[in-house]
Amino acid sequence: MPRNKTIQRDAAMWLLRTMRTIRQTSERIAALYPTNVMETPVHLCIGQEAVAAGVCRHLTDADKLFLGHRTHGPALAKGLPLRSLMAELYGRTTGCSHGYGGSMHLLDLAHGLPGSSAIVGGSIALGVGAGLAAKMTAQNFLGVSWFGDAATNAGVFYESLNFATLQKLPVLFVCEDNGYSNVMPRAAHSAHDIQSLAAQFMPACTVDGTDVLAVYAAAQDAVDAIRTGGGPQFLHCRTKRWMKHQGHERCDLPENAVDVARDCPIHKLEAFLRDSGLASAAELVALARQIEGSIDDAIRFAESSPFPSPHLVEV
Ligand SMILES: Cc1ncc(C[n+]2csc(CCOP(=O)(O)OP(=O)(O)O)c2C)c(N)n1
Repeated sequence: MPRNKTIQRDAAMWLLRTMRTIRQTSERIAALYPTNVMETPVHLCIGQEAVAAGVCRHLTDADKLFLGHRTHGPALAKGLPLRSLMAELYGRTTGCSHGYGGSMHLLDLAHGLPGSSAIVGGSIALGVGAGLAAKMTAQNFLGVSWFGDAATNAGVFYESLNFATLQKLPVLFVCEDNGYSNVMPRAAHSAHDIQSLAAQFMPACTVDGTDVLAVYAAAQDAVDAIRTGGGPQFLHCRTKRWMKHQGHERCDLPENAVDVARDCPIHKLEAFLRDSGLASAAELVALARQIEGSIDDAIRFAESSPFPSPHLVEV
């Protein structure tokens, strides 16, 4: 179980800045997307920001994070610069994958983002491979496998948990459980319970993925245990997807329905910061404005960058 909510102001403000950056960037993408300026499908993570921020606060640039198709949140939280993301979505050479990858293929080696997979479950074994590499070369980094609830139905999920456990690898498995595989609710796509299944292999913690302080505390315990040689850990974050599976529209499906007043991870953290005296209301407004300015800058940067050559070049 996660510890009680205790957090320093610096860490709490980092979590808020990260979640707001993800949210405000996603809202801008949603507004721009229907104008066809972006050369890619987009899988937005509005409502799920606490998972990205709460976990990535404990990761370093050396840790290798492997993502699936819903990449923007964890990639930004891991350190991908806004300009690199936005230019990639616009399909420009200045994007993090030189305009050839798009939203589902974000690469940033300097920030520990070696690749992502549009194949559901495709990222899971890659994180295990990174953990194996860390162990074989006696280096002190983590492999992180990041995936959705539907990926737990894939055969590679079991093989990966099994191998990581047998080899006692430094791997963090993060399941971002928004209760849906596209339009199919979890009860219709999975016969198993994710937490109890994972717990057959390794320590597994289920946490409220809309509460960033809960995710932060649980991720800290998991990462500390891995870094001190304890082998793999599993974090099951139950969250809510506010948007349709892909694109700019709000989700209108009945299961795991969103109650914005209750489920918003940003509102929850801002209320905590104000109530505990860690930040003033004026400070929170100023932060949101500052982030909006960075997004404006990233959009201008993307718009003014060139498209790549139609002939694939070595990058
Ligand atoms: C092997 C495979 N099967 C089907 C698809 C089509 N597909 C893309 S995303 C998706 C749903 C994935 O749900 P989940 O893993 O829970 O992640 P979420 O979209 O909820 O973040 C599906 C079925 C795919 N990309 N790969």
